[in-house]
Amino acid sequence: MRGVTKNRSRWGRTARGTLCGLLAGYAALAVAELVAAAVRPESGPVVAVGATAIDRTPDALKEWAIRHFGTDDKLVLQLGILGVLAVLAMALGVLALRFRRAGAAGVLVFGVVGALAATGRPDSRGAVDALPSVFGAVVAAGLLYWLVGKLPADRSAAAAGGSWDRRGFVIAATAAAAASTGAGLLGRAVNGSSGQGAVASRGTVVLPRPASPAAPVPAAASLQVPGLSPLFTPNDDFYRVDTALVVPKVNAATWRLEIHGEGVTRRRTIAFDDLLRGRAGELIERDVTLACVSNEVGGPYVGNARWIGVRLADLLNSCGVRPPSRGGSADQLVARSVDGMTIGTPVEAVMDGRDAMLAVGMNGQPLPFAHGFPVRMVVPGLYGYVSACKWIADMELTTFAAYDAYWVQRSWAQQAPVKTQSRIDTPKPFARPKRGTVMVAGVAWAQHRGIARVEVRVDDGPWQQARLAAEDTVDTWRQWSFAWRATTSGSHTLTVRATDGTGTAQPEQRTPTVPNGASGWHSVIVNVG
Ligand SMILES: Nc1nc2c(c(=O)[nH]1)N[C@H]1C(S)=C(S)[C@@H](COP(=O)(O)O)O[C@H]1N2
Ligand SMILES: [Mo]
Repeated sequence: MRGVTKNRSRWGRTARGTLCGLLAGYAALAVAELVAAAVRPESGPVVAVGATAIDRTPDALKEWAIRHFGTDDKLVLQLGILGVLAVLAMALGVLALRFRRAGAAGVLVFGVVGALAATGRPDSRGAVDALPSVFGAVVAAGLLYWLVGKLPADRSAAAAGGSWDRRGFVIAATAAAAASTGAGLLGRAVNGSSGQGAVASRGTVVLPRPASPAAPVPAAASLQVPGLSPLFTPNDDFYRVDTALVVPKVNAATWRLEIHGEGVTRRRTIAFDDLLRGRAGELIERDVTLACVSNEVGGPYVGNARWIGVRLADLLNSCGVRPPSRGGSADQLVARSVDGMTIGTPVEAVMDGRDAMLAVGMNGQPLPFAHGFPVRMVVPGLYGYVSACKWIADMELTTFAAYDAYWVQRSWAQQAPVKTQSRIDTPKPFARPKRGTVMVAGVAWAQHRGIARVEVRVDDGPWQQARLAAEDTVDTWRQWSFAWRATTSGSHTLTVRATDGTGTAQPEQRTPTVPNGASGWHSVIVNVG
């Protein structure tokens, strides 16, 4: 009997130790959030550790995460970090039951980890970025030490007084939780309002009338087939791929772009207003399809938008930059974003006459924050990771020999033109269409080369011409459809392939996304009923 009672009280104590650990961890994050709001949101420990994890994650795992969690990959990562923290906090709480100092010291170690992660970020502003982690850890260590010290050693000690009884502990724990929640909410509120300047600056943007408007889109460029991707992807549906855990909120009024480096005879600092007023180059409006190199065959990381921006070649010309083909020494344009991303683009491609631009507008709106407000690059024909820098802040002219950009350091190709691809949007995999005519439809893209032909094959039958929608431009994807007479019920495989404007057919051979984009034909299996 005695044993049972003792066990139960030991379990009760362990549970309280666990709770103390959790409360300390919660307080740490809440205090850190509050301090981060004062310093800057990216300096919070979870964000800093998460961002460091993203940069250090092996490519295979990153690929896997993007593939399985898509745009939610960062949410999953943050939840994972919180889960690990919770477990470790509970363990420290239990440790503190026996070794109060060691438990508290353990909490401080986490503060150091968070501080190192935050100050080690490429966009770190130095030691101040350590403050959220340091404050959070110090408060949490103190709280853990205090709470555990007040726990009754066992029942008799509680009865003898000196430490708290159960009620006292509940009150202390509740007070700590409430104070933490208050600090966290205050941090959130301050944080929200710190982006207000940027939000307000976006709200006041009036997109300029482009000197060179987009050519009218032929009515026949859009096919009316249910389930087919629209010619223009609405901003809210546009895929998002980036390494930013916190979407940068940049104030357009204070935004500046520096242009410098090899072959720049006239350094320039560009303000947002310079772009809008055409002082940095001609304002053009163009339809361009953007694609991610991580997109699997048939995948969703591709979208088409109407962009407004400044012709990048004009701006570079005004800085004295010449492309290699005209004797320029720099062959790489390295764009750097406010959050430290680097993206290297061939100078030749930017200046070869294609519509490379510094975009300020997307589908009639100022850029959404998630898509790079206030300014991003768009270069037709190149994958996003070598062309489409969002939240751009700096452009440096250099060479491919001298510098590897972010993804190139992580085993992706230095140069990566978009590969010809075609996708079946409808029917969906394992759909059960009825016998009769089944509309098969999708999109095909080969930016800057254009799509000349799309063919569809049913099972091992002959390739048959799909109907092509009218071309908008060679830089945009093209819709296609194929009326399939599905006469035999059962399982059928539909396969699509495209031929680009140079006459080159999309190869059957499947290659992985690394190092320069997936290739191969997209197939969908359906069951005709
Ligand atoms: N600053 C920044 N710009 C970036 C990235 C990034 O991680 N950070 N990702 C690039 C990649 S890999 C792609 S495919 C495109 C995606 O642009 P979107 O999110 O607007 O679709 O942005 C590019 N620009
Ligand atoms: Mo990408």
